[in-house]
Amino acid sequence: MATIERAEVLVTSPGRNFVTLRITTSDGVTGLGDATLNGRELAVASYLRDHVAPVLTGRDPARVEDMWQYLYRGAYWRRGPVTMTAVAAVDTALWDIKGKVAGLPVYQLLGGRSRNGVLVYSHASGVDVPSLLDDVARHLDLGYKAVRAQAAVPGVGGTYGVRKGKLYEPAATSLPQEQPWSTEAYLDFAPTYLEAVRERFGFDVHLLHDVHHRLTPIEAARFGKAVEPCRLFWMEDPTPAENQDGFRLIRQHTTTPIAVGEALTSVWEVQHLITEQLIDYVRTTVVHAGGITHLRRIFDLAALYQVRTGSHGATDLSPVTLAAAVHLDLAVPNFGIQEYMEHADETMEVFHSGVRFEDGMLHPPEEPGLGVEYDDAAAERFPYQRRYLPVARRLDGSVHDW
Ligand code: EZ4
Ligand code: CO
Repeated sequence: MATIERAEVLVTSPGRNFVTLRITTSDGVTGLGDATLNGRELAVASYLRDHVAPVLTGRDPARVEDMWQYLYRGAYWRRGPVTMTAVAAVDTALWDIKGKVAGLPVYQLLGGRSRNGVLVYSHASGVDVPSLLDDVARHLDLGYKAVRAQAAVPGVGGTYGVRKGKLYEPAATSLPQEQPWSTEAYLDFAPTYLEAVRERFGFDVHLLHDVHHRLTPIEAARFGKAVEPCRLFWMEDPTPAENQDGFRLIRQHTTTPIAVGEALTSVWEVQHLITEQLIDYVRTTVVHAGGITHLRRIFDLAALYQVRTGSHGATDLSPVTLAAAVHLDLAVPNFGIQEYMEHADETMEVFHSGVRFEDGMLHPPEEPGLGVEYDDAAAERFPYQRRYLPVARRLDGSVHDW
């Protein structure tokens, strides 16, 4: 029997920070797992290096489910994003190894294709309405069939989701940037640009919008109602998900579909939202919700309640997560849509991925495993840089949810 010989924690910053776990077996097979937690990268690196790697050595890499149980249930101090990201990295690396040993791409191990490709949406944004419309047009020219639209709220500045250069990257500063927030200004403005997108491009493109946890339930209800004529694919994170019954209130007022879960890390955190039918799309991911093994469990629960998948896929999720997501998305019956933003060119110098974009869809590599290789020499050219996500403050100076 092959055993786990080595578990290396690789930290690099090609365009942004990434933490990667590489497991090597006694047969010389390697597997990769993403362990990136935006703005808290080194906490996961330490969890893996100091607490997980020592117990991996000598274990059977083929026992993927047992390893998950051992790392989750076997840890008295369990749950939470740091732990679940570390568990995810091990799980993803073991699926990669299992695929390579079997000689099959991971989606085949998960039951094979349920569809031809993975529908994705990308981020269009603008500092004002005309530049947002130009950016939507650019995405449609690139072949996207679904776009998320965000524009800067006039007079407020620093709105979530608006790209500055070529790439969107909110964790851009070595100390947290403070961004102003006005609920009133947002609620007045956001519906107008979503209407402008529909007016210009019609209803053949899927249109999405991320509220990014900024509203109270009754404000979110008002927003959802106001944008009903735009027939959004979804409104994302309309209110913070700590108070999950708040979603019931939103639902009582609007038919705008709701997507939640990019910051939730286990089936227990989405159980109530799913079984009470408070959401339409679950946005949990391979990297932050315990790996392929656990995300599949979440998706299966969701399927029972006609909740579809819509995994988070911003650029702080590495190409290893994107590949794992595409394998899983291809296989599960209740796939909805996958978020996808192109990574920086530097990022792709480190992660050589066979994931392919064509005609608004992603396709997995056909090589055994996940189909992603890590280039150590390239990674060494990009040392870690401390970066924080922003913090939001209302105009009176009090802290708001970012
Ligand atoms: O703010 O990935 O839908 N996408 C998002 C992202 C998140 C970042 C946090 O690390 O909400 O832009
Ligand atoms: Co989001």
